[in-house]
Amino acid sequence: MSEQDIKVPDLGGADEVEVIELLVSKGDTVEEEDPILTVESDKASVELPSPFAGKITKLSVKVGDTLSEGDVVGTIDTDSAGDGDDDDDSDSDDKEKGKAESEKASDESKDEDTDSDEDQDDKQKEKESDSGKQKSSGKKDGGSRKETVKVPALDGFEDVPVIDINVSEGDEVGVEDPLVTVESDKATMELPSPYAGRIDKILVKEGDKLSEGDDLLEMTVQEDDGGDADDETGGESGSEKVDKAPKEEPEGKSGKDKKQAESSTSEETEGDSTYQMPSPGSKVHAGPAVRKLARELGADLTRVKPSGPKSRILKEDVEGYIRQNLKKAQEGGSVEGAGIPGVKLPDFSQFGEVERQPMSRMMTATATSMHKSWLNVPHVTQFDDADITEMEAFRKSQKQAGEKKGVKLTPLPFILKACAVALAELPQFNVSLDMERKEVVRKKYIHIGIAVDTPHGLMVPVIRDVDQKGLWQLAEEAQELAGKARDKKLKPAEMQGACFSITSLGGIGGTAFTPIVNTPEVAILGLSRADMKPVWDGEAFQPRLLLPLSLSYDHRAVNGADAARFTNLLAQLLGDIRRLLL
Ligand code: CAO
Repeated sequence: MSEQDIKVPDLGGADEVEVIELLVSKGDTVEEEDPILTVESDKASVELPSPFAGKITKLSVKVGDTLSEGDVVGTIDTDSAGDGDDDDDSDSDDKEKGKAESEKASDESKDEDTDSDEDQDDKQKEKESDSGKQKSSGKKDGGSRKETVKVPALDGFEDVPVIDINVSEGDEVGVEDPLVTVESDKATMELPSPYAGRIDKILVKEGDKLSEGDDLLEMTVQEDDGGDADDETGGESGSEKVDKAPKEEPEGKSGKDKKQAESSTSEETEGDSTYQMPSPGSKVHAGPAVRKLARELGADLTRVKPSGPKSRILKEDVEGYIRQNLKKAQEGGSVEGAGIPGVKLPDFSQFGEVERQPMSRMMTATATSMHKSWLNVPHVTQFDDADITEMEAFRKSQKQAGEKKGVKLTPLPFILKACAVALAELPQFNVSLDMERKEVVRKKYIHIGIAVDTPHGLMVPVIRDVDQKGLWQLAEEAQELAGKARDKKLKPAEMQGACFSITSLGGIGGTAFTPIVNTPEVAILGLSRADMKPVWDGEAFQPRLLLPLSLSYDHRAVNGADAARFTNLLAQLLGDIRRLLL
């Protein structure tokens, strides 16, 4: 017996590395260069290869240990190798192999950082990928080896119940064949086989709750390596191991419905699940360090665009993906992976002639802010009618006065004034929510935005201190701001600072609508066309002019009773405008 120490080689610049996986066990027979440990520095994960062929007689490290160059991690009996190793040459062999080993480890470490295109580097990277956490033991037995398949990353989910076991002990499976189906609260996912081989033992049962890294089943895997080409195409030969990302299915589809699920379109799938379905047979190529980083940052690797050789995801790709999503979030755009399925457009030209036009900046901005409000604000709309018969009589009586002043007195200034009174009486409508700091921001001023329909899109200029202004002044300002909006002459300051908004479609028509709250405001009043309606006065129906009010509010800030009080108060104020003076 000729026992040799297995030492940690040059670590390519890293002083210390942590053992993250043992790839062999005592008694295993390995070939020279077979990976025995996976270690991780702060920059990369690398596999430490065996410097000799032989039988592992001792492994003196465990997961979590910290290693430096030269540390002994175990011993190997090179006599058991049967590969003609000459004992007499062992010293020089040691040196030669140690050197080769050092260069290799060094290359691997650099590889992760430098994204080299060289073939050799690719192989190392593929090897690194193959050391993923599904492979907890790699015992060789002639032309086959035993593998314990572990639960892959589940997109952040934990304790997901098994709803179906898709295989039985003794079954032969191919790479990516579904082994087990699990169901999170968002989607059903199939956990695919990372190997082709035979199922020896199933270690889970229906109802078990699984998390990443749990043992799933044991397999005998054929030792016939499929090679690079197969690895890239997801072929099923030999011990080829593929991405561990689970295949997701539309909700409600079990593993038994796999064929049906596979034949469904990606649009259907996305509509049913918050996940982005990886294309059939697709897989993620990423090393353990990259996977670890993705887990820490909450990045779904199936959504990260790879830039490494052979479509490998690099650390920079994960960081770039996170940066991009952060930027989108800050700009108020929808964030990938935020649980909002994208809308896939069909090819409209198949239905008839179409023409594409770029969206204007204003349309893009409006779309973004509407979307932001719609997604962030739990909306409720309260409807009511205000009897404005007397108000309209008064307004019309002021027509001549208005002409003299050069101001048109529409219902809008009355409504602005009534809203200012209501905001002062029900100040819970004059707030914004700071959800980050869990604070309510109460405003001591009353500025109201008015939605203006312009040829270039919707604009919302703001009338300041509405509570301190008279009807004529409000009419004048509303007219002036609406004119500026239509002429694209509004200054940014004239569109900022609103506490509340009014959107009037009364001049156009309609009976009711549900406006979208202009967040961070917490309410918006929609006005539809006033109409003469019969109103029962206790003795007879009277013709009255009723103005439909539609108050949308943020239900986080305002409760339904207050919303009813608000529209009720508006109806009273507009029903008897003398009350606006009180
Ligand atoms: N019921 C019946 N008639 C009404 C009314 C109502 N609720 N509101 C206004 N009117 C009448 C006005 O009295 C005026 O009639 P006269 O000319 O006979 O006096 C006519 O409708 C037109 O009024 P107006 O629209 O010029 O003026 P306004 O003060 O009512 O509104 C403004 C100003 C800027 C709000 C309005 O022009 C506008 O742009 N509205 C559209 C807002 C919008 O697009 N909202 C949707 C946002 S979400 O997509």
